[in-house]
Order: sequence, then structure tokens, then C-alpha cells
Amino acid sequence: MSRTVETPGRETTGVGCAPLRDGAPESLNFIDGEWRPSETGRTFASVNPADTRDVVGRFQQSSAADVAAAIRAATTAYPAWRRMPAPKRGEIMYRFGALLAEHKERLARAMTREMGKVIAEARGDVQEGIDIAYLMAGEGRRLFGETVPSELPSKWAMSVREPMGAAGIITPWNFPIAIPCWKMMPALVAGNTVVFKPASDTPHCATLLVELMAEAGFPAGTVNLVTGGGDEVGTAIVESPDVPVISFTGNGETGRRIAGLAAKRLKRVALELGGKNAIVVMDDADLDLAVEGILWSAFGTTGQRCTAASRLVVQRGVLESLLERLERGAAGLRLGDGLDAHTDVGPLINAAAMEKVGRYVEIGRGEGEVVVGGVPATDRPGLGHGHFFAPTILRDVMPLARVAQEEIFGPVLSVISVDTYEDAAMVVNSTRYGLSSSIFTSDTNTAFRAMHDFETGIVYVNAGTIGAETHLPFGGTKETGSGHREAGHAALDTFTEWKSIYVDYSGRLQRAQIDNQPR
Ligand code: UN1
Repeated sequence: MSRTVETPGRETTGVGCAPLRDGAPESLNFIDGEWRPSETGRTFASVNPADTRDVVGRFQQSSAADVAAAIRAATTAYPAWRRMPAPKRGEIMYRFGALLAEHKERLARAMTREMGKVIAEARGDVQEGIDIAYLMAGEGRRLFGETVPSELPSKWAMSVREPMGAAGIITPWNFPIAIPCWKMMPALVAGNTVVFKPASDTPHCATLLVELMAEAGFPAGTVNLVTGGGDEVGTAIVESPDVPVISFTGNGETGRRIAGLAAKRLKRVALELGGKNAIVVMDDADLDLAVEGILWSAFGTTGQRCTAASRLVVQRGVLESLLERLERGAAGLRLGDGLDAHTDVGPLINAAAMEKVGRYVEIGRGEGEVVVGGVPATDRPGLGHGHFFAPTILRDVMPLARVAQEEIFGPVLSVISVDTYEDAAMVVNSTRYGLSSSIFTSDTNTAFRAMHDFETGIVYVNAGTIGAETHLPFGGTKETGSGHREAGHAALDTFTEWKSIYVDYSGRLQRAQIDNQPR
């Protein structure tokens, strides 16, 4: 069965829950190697945020029963998959990486249409998926454990990584190819199977991704896709006793709920919940470089990255000249459909995001002064049917103001001025988050101090706060998450259990800690 069906007349809950008569294709869930409709008979629509009249497709509004079927499939497929030699699992992953590369342009265009990021960034998102697929394919031939000397003669001691079972993968819409790959590739190469629930705003990207995974040759049941709402689908995955590990990226409130539910079952949870990332600009910085880095980090992906720069901490000597350049730069950014090569900044993801960003800008007006932006851009030509908000900079914000503390997830940058490096470091660290940070300086000593002082999982020197590469650990400190890391070898820690193995080849009973004492 193909992944789409023609089903005129089925009930569709879309924007405003009105039935849609749009002719948009309907996609199915992928369970046990088959494309299947939800048992609910209901669907929901995914729309283009640059023009909400454009319906991308309809997707299954799944239930706990659909999730149960997916978990059954993943649990049934698990024993054979975990027995397959890891290098062989890696070979399938290489094929998948090659398919992603082959279909990169098609996927990138579908992504821009479904979630709005500009096409160059969408290509980058797919590239991040390719990179992690190849990295983890290689892990199939490593998956290193340790071999250590035993304290006893004629005894062997080593540790190996073991898979855990069916992994629950719950992903956001802002990196709809990259983040599912960051989670599924390490889970699968280590020998786990997966149940994948994508964000309700990007089910189309998820469907295209899983289609390529099936084509690459992942056996039936190893990868299962269930679309639908967090309350039904997400909760059913998290509460299942048959899913021992959950990996989630998204907002803090949902993350806390997941952690609470999972704690009752003592299951492992890896959470990546965002940031309030700061860029520091010292008086001795290359200002042209800093301006480029700030605009890219604050307004790239319309500010909708966990790693986006939402705070700018400026040493007072360069404050006015930096603000002047940033104002000019931000005002010059072209908003529009990300498929237009001239567009710099795409739309926000949905109406709720527009409302949230607008609300925070109103709060910001009482906490600072708007330098540029501060309003929706939907009155501009061609933008009337999308979720467009003007890139916004607020100045004279205090470090503990709400706009400097709370994650807005939109194109809003709060500027805080300081006198010294020490003050800057203190401001960087005075948030509950700790994902990414950056410093622009030409003083090597200051750069090294920052590398040490900034309490974030990622620190950049003379670059913005975004653009992490897939072969180093990705994640943050404090309330950014649960302390786990994605990407790099560290990603394997989420999806594996350590097993320590002792082999005694002395032929007699040797008691550890007792028979090893000098006589
Ligand atoms: C995210 O926003 O959740 O470093 C991920 C970056 C990207 C990934 C961001 N490579 O900005």
C-alpha cells in the first residue's frame, strides 16, 4: 500500500477544525512495514505557514490504539534487529544517508513549504540528517566499549553497549529532518527499534523521511511512524511499559510532563528543551563580523531555533555603533516565502507562535525600547496570508527582565549593556537555560576565559550561537534538558545500557576483592 490514499469525504480537522475540501493528499501511518490508516478514521491538515491557503496534506489523527500497534511492531522486530551485526545495521544507514543526499532538494523544498524556513536553511537541515546518518553508520563498526585489566590473574574484564528495546522518539517542527535523524540514527545503529511521533506541524517531512528509511532497507517494524497530537500519541508512547527510553526535543512544559510520566515507570528520558542564548560583544570585537553573526543567529530560522541568539550582551564602548548597524541590518532583511531565493526570513510556524511573539514584544515595550520591528509584517505586500513578524530588537533591557529570561522562539533580540567582561559573563549565566553562547573578541585571553566561564553546553568564539556540527555532543546545562547529549558518540549513551562482562579462564574460583590481596 502506498503512503497516500484518496478518501474524499473523510472528516478532517484542520485549521479551526473545519472540514477541508482541498484535494490535499492524505498520508498514512507506517507500522510494521506497512502504510496504514488510523483506527480513528480522523485526519488533520498541515498547512504552509507562508500562505495558509496552501494545504500541504492530511495526516492520521492517531489514537492510543494506533500507538499500541506501533509499539507491538517495534517490540516484535527488536530481537532480530538487535542480533543483526552492528556493521550490517550501519550499512542500511549508509544507504539511507545516500538516499537523503539523492533526495536533498525535494526534501528541502517540502520542508520550506511545510514549516517556512528559507530554502538554503532547509537544505542545511537535510544535510544535518545526512551527516548524522553517515556518522552513525560508521558507529556500526565502532560502538566502543572498554577492555580493562582484571585485578585477578587469568581473568578478562570488558564493557559493551547493549540496546534497550523500542525507543520513543518525539520531535519538534523546527528541524523536521535533522532532529528525527539525530535521534533515530543512534537509536537504530545501537540495535533499538523506534516509534516515531513527529510534531503536528511537520508530519509531511516526517512521512517523506520514513519513506526513505523504508526504501533504504530498515526491516519491517524497526521504524514506525504514528502522527497525531501530543496528548494522545505522545502520552501513549511515554506511558507504555514497553518503551524503555524516550528522546524528546521541544518546549519545557511538555518536557517536564514527559519526565514526570516517565519517572513513575523509571524509564530513561533524554530531553532537549531550549535556551536563552547570549552573544557577548566586547569593545575589541570585529564589529562587521559580530553584526553578521548576530543577525544570522537571532533571525535565522526566524529565531525558531533552540540555539537562536535571543540576548545580546554588549560592552558599552561599542553599544551605539553596534545598535546602529544592527538596526540597519535587521530592517533590510527581506521577509517572504522561503522558496523565493531573495527571502532572508520566513514566517513563524503558526498562529499561536504569532500570538506568543506579539505578546512578548508587548511585555518588552515595558522592559526596554524597540529599536526595529516590533510588529507583525502581514500588512506588507504578499505577506497577508502568512505568519510573518518583523525582526525585532529591544534595547536597554535589564538582565532579569522577562524578555531576557523566557524563551520566545521568534525573531526577538533583547540587548543588555555591560561595563566589563566579568559583568558580561555574569549576565550570560543568569538564566535557567544553558544551551549555547558566544563571544566576539579579538583578545585570546578573554576568549579562553569565556570558554571556561560560560555555563552552556556549547560555546562559540567569534561566531554566532547556531550551527552545531553533528560529530560533537549537542545539548545544554541547567533547565535546557536532562543532561543528556545528542550527536557525537555521546548520542549513543541515551540509547544503550552498559553491560560489564568478566571471563575467568583460570579454572578455579577466584574471589574479587578477596583473593587479590598480597599474601
Ligand atoms: C535546535 O534548534 O533544536 O546548532 C537544533 C544549530 C543546529 C541545530 C539546532 N545545528 O543551530
